[in-house]
Amino acid sequence: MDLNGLKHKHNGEVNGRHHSSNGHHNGNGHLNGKNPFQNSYPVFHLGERLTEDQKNFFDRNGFIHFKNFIGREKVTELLKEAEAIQHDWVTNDYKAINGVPIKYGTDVDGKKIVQRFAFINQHSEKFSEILKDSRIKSLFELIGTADCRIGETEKDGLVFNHYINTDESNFSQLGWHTDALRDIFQGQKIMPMLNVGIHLDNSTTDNGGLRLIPGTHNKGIGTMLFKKIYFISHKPDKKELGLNVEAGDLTVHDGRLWHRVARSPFTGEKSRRRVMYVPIVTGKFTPRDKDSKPLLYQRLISITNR
Ligand SMILES: O=C(O)CCC(=O)C(=O)O
Ligand SMILES: [Fe+2]
Repeated sequence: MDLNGLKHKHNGEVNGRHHSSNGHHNGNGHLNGKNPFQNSYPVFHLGERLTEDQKNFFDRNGFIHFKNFIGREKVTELLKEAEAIQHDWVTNDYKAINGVPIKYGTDVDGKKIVQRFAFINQHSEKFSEILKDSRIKSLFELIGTADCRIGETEKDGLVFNHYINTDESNFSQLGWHTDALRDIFQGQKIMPMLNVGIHLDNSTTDNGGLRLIPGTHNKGIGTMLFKKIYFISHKPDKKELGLNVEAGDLTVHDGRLWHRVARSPFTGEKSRRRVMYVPIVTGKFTPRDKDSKPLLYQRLISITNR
């Protein structure tokens, strides 16, 4: 794995942080001193202002991982809230939110569930509140333009993904893609964007989860368009990096970074993974509302990735 020089001591300012930033995880009771949430890259803490190390890491790699953005209680509260919204959507058999198809599936117990909620922030105070956390605004600096905003009403809003690997599940993986391609489907110039993930389940790389290719965010339009077949290709890449995250962690990736979600090798409960994403956008304001039509990428996500 080539973390663009960050793994090598002599190369890159952020190296020194590797141990100190992970230090609080040591000795937490795991056998052999092995922490399953340890990563080969440095992890950080998100405050009101980004540090130079954090900005440098992101610029080089196109992603960054912050520990413990929200606490376990908040995570539990949000999971409960999503279940209430799910109950409403399933009962009313909603097909789409602001034109974005809802992905339904079946849980381990045979119950119908929502596997991809779009604009969940528009259906609950608890979810809209979380986007008001001032620390999220500190991420604007990673784009650096004056008009950055949280995409509360744009793209897919705050998306809640629920992956589970069972015979009946409709969503256990997500093929290779970049998030910025969405601009092309929207008939717009590709603008810088960030995708901010708030993780709601523990997820280690041996259980599927997010895989990204560090450094693919600044390799030009050719890479962005043609490196993989969008949403169809699931093949592991030799340079891909899996993230070990704990519930409550926050990750950010550049809209042009190639990534996928690997299917868990396990089935049932152990494979469950819930994570939400909100975009940070800049440029022309393009809100969606109940009269909006699905874009090609929104259809693609809804029909692929079983
Ligand atoms: O589930 C994830 O971690 C990534 C989801 C994703 O890439 C997307 O919804 O565009
Ligand atoms: Fe994505």
